[in-house]
Amino acid sequence: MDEKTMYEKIQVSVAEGDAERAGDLAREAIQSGLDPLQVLDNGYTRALRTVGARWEAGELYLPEMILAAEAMKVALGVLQPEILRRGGPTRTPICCVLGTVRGDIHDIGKSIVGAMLEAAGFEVVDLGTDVDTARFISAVREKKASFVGMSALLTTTMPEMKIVIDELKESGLRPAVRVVIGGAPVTREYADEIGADGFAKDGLEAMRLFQSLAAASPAKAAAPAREA
Ligand code: B1M
Repeated sequence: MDEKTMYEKIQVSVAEGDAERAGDLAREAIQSGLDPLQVLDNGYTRALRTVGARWEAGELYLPEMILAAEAMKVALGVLQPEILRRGGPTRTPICCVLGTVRGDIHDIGKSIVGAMLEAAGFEVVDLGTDVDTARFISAVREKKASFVGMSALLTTTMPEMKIVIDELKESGLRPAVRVVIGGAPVTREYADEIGADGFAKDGLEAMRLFQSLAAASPAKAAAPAREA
């Protein structure tokens, strides 16, 4: 099957919420030598965005969107180990605490960012979704993390990111951590406004940003977070 046909079939599998087919196609894509990052980006991510747009236009019901998201997650489960394997064995000690903020259960984009960071050699502590401020703070302390990555997909949950940053300041941890934020409604301007260190629009950009922040300040990035 050529690359274009593969992506078209992937789009259909996600649009139809056919998790088994989505997983099989991911395996087939890897076996046929396609780059798993490209497959994720050009196939599954694009498909889910289309589903989102159709839902927004009132062409789909919520259960259909849930099935599409489940199909994407099955495919991600197949692609992620391959992305990691290709990332190579090199590991740096730089730890990143990652999570979707309180009130928000969208986890696909956050998981993609996590997979990309792991592929780049970061140690990722994924706290999951609906993560409250206290959990971010205690994970930073416990893991002596150098980065906090927050994801928000709802305009109503974006303000949680500022609350976490303020609490990092309050607890004395802020100088030792870099904060990166992302998610569909999040912008660079918003990142500046709330005092984050950076914003990324997708997984690849996130990986590059984390790498450049770590390189710009290696001592800081590797330094253990101060105990409060
Ligand atoms: Co929801 N949802 N959803 N949803 N959902 C959106 C976000 C929405 C835009 C759909 C729409 O109306 N068009 C809309 C938000 C509107 C708004 O706030 N402005 C919306 C809504 C309203 C809701 C509910 C409220 C619906 C309801 O119940 N009535 C509800 C909220 C639940 C909650 O969180 N409390 C809800 C629920 C759901 C599902 C459970 C059905 C499902 C999530 C399943 C899951 O994640 N396990 C779902 C889905 C799938 C979507 C859409 C269709 C797709 C999201 C997604 O996974 N995209 C979404 C529509 C859209 O985004 N256009 C929508 C694919 C993913 C690869 O992209 O997440 O953007 P994304 O991640 C990218 C970048 O943003 C970036 O890199 C990622 C990889 O490229 N990125 C980062 C993300 N995090 C980053 C962090 C970084 C850096 C980059 O640094 C740390």
